Formats: sequence, C-alpha cells, structure tokens
Amino acid sequence: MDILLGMQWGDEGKGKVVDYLAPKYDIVARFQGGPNAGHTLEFDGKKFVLHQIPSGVFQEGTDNVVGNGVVLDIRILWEEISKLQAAGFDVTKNMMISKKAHLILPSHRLLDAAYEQSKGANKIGSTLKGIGPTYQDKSARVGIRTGDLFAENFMEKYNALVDRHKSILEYYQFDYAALEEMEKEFFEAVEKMKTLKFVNSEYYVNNGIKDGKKVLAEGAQGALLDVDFGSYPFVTSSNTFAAGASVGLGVPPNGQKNVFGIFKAYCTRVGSGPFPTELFDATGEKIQQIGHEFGATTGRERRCGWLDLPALKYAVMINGATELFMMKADVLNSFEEIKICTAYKLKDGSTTEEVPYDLEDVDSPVYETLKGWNTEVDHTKNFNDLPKELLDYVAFIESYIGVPVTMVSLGPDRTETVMK
Ligand code: 2SA
Ligand code: MG
Repeated sequence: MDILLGMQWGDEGKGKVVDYLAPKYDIVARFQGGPNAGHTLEFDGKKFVLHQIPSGVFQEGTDNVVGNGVVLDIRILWEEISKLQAAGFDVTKNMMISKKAHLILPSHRLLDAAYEQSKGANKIGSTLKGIGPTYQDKSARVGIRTGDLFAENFMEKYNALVDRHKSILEYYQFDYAALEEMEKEFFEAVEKMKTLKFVNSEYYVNNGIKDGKKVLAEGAQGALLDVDFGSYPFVTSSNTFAAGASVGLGVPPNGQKNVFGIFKAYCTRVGSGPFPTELFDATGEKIQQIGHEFGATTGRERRCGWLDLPALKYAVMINGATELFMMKADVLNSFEEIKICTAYKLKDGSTTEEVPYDLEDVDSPVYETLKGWNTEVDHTKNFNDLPKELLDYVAFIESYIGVPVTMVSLGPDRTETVMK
C-alpha cells in the first residue's frame, strides 16, 4: 500500500494528485476525516470537489473505499453521489464503505457549533461538519457506525445518543430547534444508503493486497492538523499522518511502501491557530488571489504565507515520506523574489530548525531569499525544461529536507503536471 498525505495544513492539492495517480492503482481508500475535506480535481474542462468520496472514482477500474477511520455524513454523501451521477459518473458501482466508519449525526453538527461558540476568541475555526464531536463519541464508545444503520436496534441507539447530545446542548444553552428539520434530511438519506455497498473494508483491502492489487491511501487535511502532532489544539480530530492510514484501514504498518508527501510551493492555513510564515501584506493577498485560496468546503479565506521548511521537514519525519510532490508552483510565476523559511527565531532569543512544542513560541521566521522565475510555466511538459530559478527552488528544498521532489504541479488540470 502506498500513502498520499498533506505535509502542511491541508489543501495541498491531494485530490489532483490522487486523480493523476489513480490509473496506477486498483483501490483508492480514504482513511480519516470526513466532509470537512475538500479535494478538488479538474480534467477535460470539468471541475469536481469531493468531500468524502475517494478521489479515484473518476478512473474506471479503480475501486474506492471509505475506510473505518472516516466519519461519514450520509446526507452530504448522498448529495455528492447525486452530483457525480448527474455528471455521468455512477460512483455507487465502484465505491464501498466500511461498516466500521462512524456516522455523523445531525446533533453532532449542532454540538460542533456549540463547542465553538463556547470557546469564543479561542475557537478552532472548525468547518462545523460535526467532525470533532463524532470522533469524541467514537472514543467514548457511544458512537454509531454505518454497520448499525440497518440493524433492528438502530433507532434505540440513535435516540440514546441524541438524548445525550441534547443534554450537552442544554448545558451550553444552545438552541437546537433546527434539529427536527435536520433529522428529516438524515432519515431520508438513511433510506438511500440501502443502495450502497457496506463491507468489512479491512478484509477487502487486505485481501486485495494479498491478491497483488495496488492500494493508494488518500489522506485528508494535513500533517500540521494531526490531533497528536499538529498545532494542538488548533487541529482536526483525527490522525492525518501516515500511521493514521494503518489505523483507518486496518492495514498493518509493515504493509506500506511509498509515502508521497504533498506540499504547496508556499503555505496556507484555514481556520485558527499559529502560522509562523503568514503574510499580512499585499504579497499574502497576491498569493491568495492567484492561488484562489478559499476553502473548498466552507469558502472561507485561506491565510497565505511563504514555504516553511522546518515544518515541512517535521512532517516528512513523522510520515516517513519517501517522495515529495510540490503543488501550485505556477501561483508563484510572477514574483521577482521568493522567500523560504529555514529556521525559527523563538521568543526566548534562540534560533531553531525544529518545530517547537508550541508554535506560538516562534517570534519570527528566518528567511532565505531566492530569485523568482518570474515567467509562466503552466505549459511546460518536461521537468528539466522548467526555468532555472524554479529548478533551483526545488533543489534548495531537496537539500534542506533530504527527500527528492519528484513531481511539480503547474496548474489545476490533470495534464499540468511534470514528473522528474
Ligand atoms: P474540523 O472541521 O473540526 O476538522 O476543523 C478543525 C481544523 O481543521 C481545519 N480543517 C481544514 N483545513 C484545511 N482544509 C480543510 N478542508 C476544507 C478545504 C476547508 C474549508 O479543502 O478547503 O473549506 O474551510 C480542512 N478541514 C478541516 C479547520 O480549518 C480547523 O482549523
Ligand atoms: Mg482541501
């Protein structure tokens, strides 16, 4: 099994790369996250944003698995399926869902909002999709899984959990009048789920591997949003790094080969939390505009800044990335100079190349300034035909990180990609 992961704060372009690589794989599997993710793919003049459906669905002959580690909103899932069907892709045929994936209930979404509201200025900046509360119930051993959907005692379990949620909402004095309407949509979606394939995906994936099938695990969000290793508490509620693929699919850690680390040629972050290289000036705005840096799920503005090499190196370390793919290089086409962070000056006056326990301890990034390529690269077909300054930028990153950059993306379309 190979794994493809975001090395930053998400939105690195995982959807595009999975779609690009999918012809080489028999199975593409999501292993964590849920509808908070927004994976964007473009081909043949069409654009799709996937939230819970794996990005291999556009390749005929590729099976797609929603693993046990995913938290699933079936209402959003059905919307996604319907949109794709209308566009001529019947994903119900080549997608299966783990019976062990936990369900996001309507009341989980209300809890997400209640928790955020209670945090005031310290809110996480959640997508409000109910992700945190659903993982919370999973760990508390009271969650409901897709395998429960058609069981006789489903309503019993559902009502018990929703009662629990209501008492928490009351504690937070959070108005849940909207719940009734939300539940109507939820139960409509339950009926529709009967047409989908629910499987013991750990058997499906492991048997596939035994039979020589090639599996690609598709990460969501990014390493710096990992619940253990990200900028806690400003993180998502799942393990977004390589080990999460084992947990979220049931594939043992020794069954893994290549780990593809995806990073943008610069950095973005959506939601709250520390971001050492964030730009608050016209340069940051320029990156945001050219890169269309707006949340693919919520439409929120993404904060933008220069590439952070200590953070990238940290992500590569915990993930064991074997290759790196640099995305959105074309967004930096019109810069005379490009800065790249190589260390942090901490508030205590010291300088470090390590990510500190608390990123808030960073006083300022230490930058190197490289010459920009300042020319359009979007239609370049061969890696070695890239402008010298861009090749120098890549070489600088490789020598700092110690892992090769084997792919550079030069535009959103499938075809705008060069491999080394
Ligand atoms: P949550 O919703 O509880 O998981 O939010 C917790 C933090 O994780 C961040 N997060 C994300 N960051 C980047 N991209 C994500 N997906 C969407 C996208 C985001 C969007 O593709 O653009 O549309 O806003 C994603 N999902 C979660 C989130 O911002 C919180 O900081
Ligand atoms: Mg995204």
